[in-house]
Amino acid sequence: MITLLQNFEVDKLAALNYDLEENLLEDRVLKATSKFLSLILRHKPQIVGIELDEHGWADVEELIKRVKGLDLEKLEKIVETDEKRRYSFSADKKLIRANQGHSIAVDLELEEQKPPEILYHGTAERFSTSIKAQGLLKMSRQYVHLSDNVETAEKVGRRHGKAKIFIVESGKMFIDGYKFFFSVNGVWLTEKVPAKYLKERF
Ligand code: HQG
Repeated sequence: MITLLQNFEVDKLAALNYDLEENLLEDRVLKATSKFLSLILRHKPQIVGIELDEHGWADVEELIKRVKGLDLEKLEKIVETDEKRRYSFSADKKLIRANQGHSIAVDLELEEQKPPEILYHGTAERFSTSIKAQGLLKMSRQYVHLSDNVETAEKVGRRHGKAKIFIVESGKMFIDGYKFFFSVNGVWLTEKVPAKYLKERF
């Protein structure tokens, strides 16, 4: 009896493990696919031979055709579960686009918004001297990316090395006429941040 029970438990565990492995694998496949989508929808649609319209939309059917292994189910799962909500479908699900982060010129039709008094920018320590001299520049992207919380800025900074956080006096910038936009996934965007609006966070 005991042996039977034990065997049963082992079987259950084995089944559970199997599921875990499957889930892990699926998770990895989805993450890798999401990264690839980011490359296509923000930077280089031409690598799979598609074009984005002026608002950054790609045709879903076309995209699925051009990306090996991609289907609507996977795409829906990525849009729903992506940790940064990087992508959106159009209302009829025929189009998909990245919510922000583009290096190619697209008009996301974002409305100008009044930012909070303070925003944060996470970068790497080694860029600090240059940023203090030149301010924040958009570099290869369409906008400088800012967050309303330190944790996000720290994560963004760590992507580049030892994180360094700058506090952005966005309230003052807004009064001085600088435009701010808020992406549908919660990223604050602006063209540039002159050095006089920056404070180092120690
Ligand atoms: C730095 C990720 C020297 C800037 C994140 C940054 C974000 C300067 C780097 C999004 C500078 C550009 C964007 C200056 C700015 N001198 N360095 N004057 N001005 N820089 O990747 O903000 O995961 O283009 O500080 O979460 O790091 O892709 O920008 O370190 O939201 O969805 O130049 O990308 O989102 O790097 O990241 P990036 P970012 P995803």
